[in-house]
Amino acid sequence: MKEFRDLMAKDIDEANVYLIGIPFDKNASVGKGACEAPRVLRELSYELPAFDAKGQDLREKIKIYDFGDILTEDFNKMEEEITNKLYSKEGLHLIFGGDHSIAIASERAFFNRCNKLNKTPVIIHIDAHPDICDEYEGNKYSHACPIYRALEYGYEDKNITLIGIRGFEAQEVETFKKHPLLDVFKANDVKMMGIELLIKILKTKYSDDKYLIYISYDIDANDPCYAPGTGTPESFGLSNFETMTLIQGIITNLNVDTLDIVEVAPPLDVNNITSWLAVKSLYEFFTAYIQKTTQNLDIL
Ligand SMILES: [Mn+2]
Repeated sequence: MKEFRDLMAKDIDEANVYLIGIPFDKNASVGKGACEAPRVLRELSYELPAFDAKGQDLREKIKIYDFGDILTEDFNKMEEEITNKLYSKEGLHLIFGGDHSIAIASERAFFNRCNKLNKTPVIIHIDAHPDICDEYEGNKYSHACPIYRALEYGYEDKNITLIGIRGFEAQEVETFKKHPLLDVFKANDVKMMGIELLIKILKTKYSDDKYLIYISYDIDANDPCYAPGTGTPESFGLSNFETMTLIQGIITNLNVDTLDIVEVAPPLDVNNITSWLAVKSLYEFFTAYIQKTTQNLDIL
């Protein structure tokens, strides 16, 4: 398949961005279709010229190596493949979901990676929903559960920050009471405080070198008018400019190691708006990554 025009690495060692897809959506509760996202995002990426929205040339500076898709439905094996493939190389690690349950596997792999590197793992979860249910519809691996599973696995509550939240289950509100150090920036908070202040707060929390950051980007963080193609659309969300500048700011200011983009569901989409948002945002994240790693960009 043709993908990422002008940005693919010739071989694995030349790359600075490593990608893996997880086309799995069996744990989505409402609308399915996120299993199609890895294929559609790759396809669309070939249509996009290798420039960001400010006209900055990404060629030569971003080299992507694609490990292909993880096809197992066994979460232990999923975690193993992430560790053995994606984390076999150093650079920016990218994961295309899948529904959000895939983060149960990837956040475990990330936790173990941080342990090996003697770093403190941090999750920045950008989502309409906290995904902190112990169990949802009788399923502990539901896409409503990854943050609960992460706490259970060993992440400290102060090292998890949720952003863009506006849909709560009763059990989630109870869980928050048990974890007062787990910061929740609701969509409303983000709108009121603005992205700049939010990034300043995140810098205060996590800019020490001991932290390594995993950004989990659920596309339903965006308002459904920007991202209609997702299984659980939730009104009163963030704009595409807000999520883009937020994630850019996190990448430029903190040590971001892994980024997943989940819950893009192409069969539910309108004219691929949501998939395009994911791909177009990704190129903006690349710009931020270049800025962070080289401080060197040719501005048009
Ligand atoms: Mn989610």
